[in-house]
Amino acid sequence: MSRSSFPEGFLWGGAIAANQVEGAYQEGGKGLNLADVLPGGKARLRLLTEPGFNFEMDRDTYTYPNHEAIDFYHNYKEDIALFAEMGFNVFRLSIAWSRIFPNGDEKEPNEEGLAFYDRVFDELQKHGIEPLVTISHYETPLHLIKEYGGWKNRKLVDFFERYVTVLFNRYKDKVKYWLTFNEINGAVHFPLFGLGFSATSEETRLQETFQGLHHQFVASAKAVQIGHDIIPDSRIGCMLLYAPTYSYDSNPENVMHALEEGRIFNFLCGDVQIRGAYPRYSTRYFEENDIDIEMEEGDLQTIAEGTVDFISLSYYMSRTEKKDKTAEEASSGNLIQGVKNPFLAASDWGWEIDPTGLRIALNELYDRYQLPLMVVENGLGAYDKLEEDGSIQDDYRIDYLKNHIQAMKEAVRDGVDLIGYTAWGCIDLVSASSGQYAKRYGFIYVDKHDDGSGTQERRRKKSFYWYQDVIRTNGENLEGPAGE
Ligand code: BGP
Repeated sequence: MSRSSFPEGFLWGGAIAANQVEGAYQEGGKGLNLADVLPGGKARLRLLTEPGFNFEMDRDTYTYPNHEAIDFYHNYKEDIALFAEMGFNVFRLSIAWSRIFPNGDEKEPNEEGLAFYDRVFDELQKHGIEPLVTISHYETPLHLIKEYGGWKNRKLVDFFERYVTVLFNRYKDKVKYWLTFNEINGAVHFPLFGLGFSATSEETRLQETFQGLHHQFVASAKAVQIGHDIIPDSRIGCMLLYAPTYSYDSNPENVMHALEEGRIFNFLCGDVQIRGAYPRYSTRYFEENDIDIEMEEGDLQTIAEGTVDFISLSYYMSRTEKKDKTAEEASSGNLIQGVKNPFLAASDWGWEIDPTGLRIALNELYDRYQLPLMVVENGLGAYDKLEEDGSIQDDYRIDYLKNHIQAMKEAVRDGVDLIGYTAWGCIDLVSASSGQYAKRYGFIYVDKHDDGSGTQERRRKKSFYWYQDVIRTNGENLEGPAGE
């Protein structure tokens, strides 16, 4: 058994996003949002990366699994009771902006939407579970996308300001931990998810992306300041999709290339949100890529005055880079590009599995910023099999999580100030990039399938009992309840 190094009071739990679990897409006065028009299945990833998505539903061709998802909207009490049974002391969820402001540009919020999250927070409190709330998780109101062009438009900064002010005032006694934008840097590869627009063309993609990101930097900095004013003891963090970037080999050209790619993807957004200024290397990058960001007077000051209190990250994979890669090499890598790493195996969706990469990520982030870190997403998307006796023997998931938690333990021993861990998709949900139910992450199985069938019944998987034991022992025992 390995020596424990997780501090007392470490936050253990799970994470979800509103659009991937709630369903009830037209109940409680909710307006449509981005996720409601994203189709299920293989088409989704293509639409996410190609320019020109039109944001219309095409029900003859596609299914829209986020409309029903796992019906957390009606099952939240039962689900939270299961999280409590596992021992969670934190639960990361997001608020669907379009439940609070159905179109996004109204003056007054929708009371029914606000009341729903009150009920969820009260239920969490009843079980002694601390909420960690993502304010924007890939669910920009559709009206803001269609009428305004998403985050390309400066006006979204004002709409977001109104939205966060409502949230902080309403939930000030219930929520202390907040995150502004989910995986803000993911926009460098998938502008559609976070920024709510599809690039006009490949040539204008970077310009549009960094303009949209600038608006989010300003909006995030304002949210931090407003949050601190309204909730003095709040802790407001950024959220980065972090993928340590390795050089394919020791060729200095490849090493430099990996450094540059990794810096733009992993660090640029964090440098702005954490240090409060655009980093010096961004000047050359913007010049060489014809990126010219339009700013308003005062933006840089807002950014400087709205730095975050802690850093959260998602970690699924590392990335391996090579300067002159062939088309074949380029397509054999991970979700976020790169080339195949010969030392790593991949999941059924081609995401390379690299627990040591998590230790590297945590060390890199802490060396650079010296702020508390929280891993708010990590997990294995896999096909699960329901056995005849009703059990789900997901040893592959246990193995993945065990190795990643062990890597976090090593990072803590390295001196990293790690304050929490919320496993992604603690209950099965609709996958963000593939729109599938079949890509399951949960400790809790949900009887719902890609063909639309299923009862929505919940079942505890083998990993449920394993994680319960991890939490009970504060990460001391990673071998499962029988392995002590
Ligand atoms: C992150 C998102 C999540 C989530 C997760 C797993 O990028 O923040 O919303 O879904 O990845 O990805 P996927 O669902 O595509 O497997």
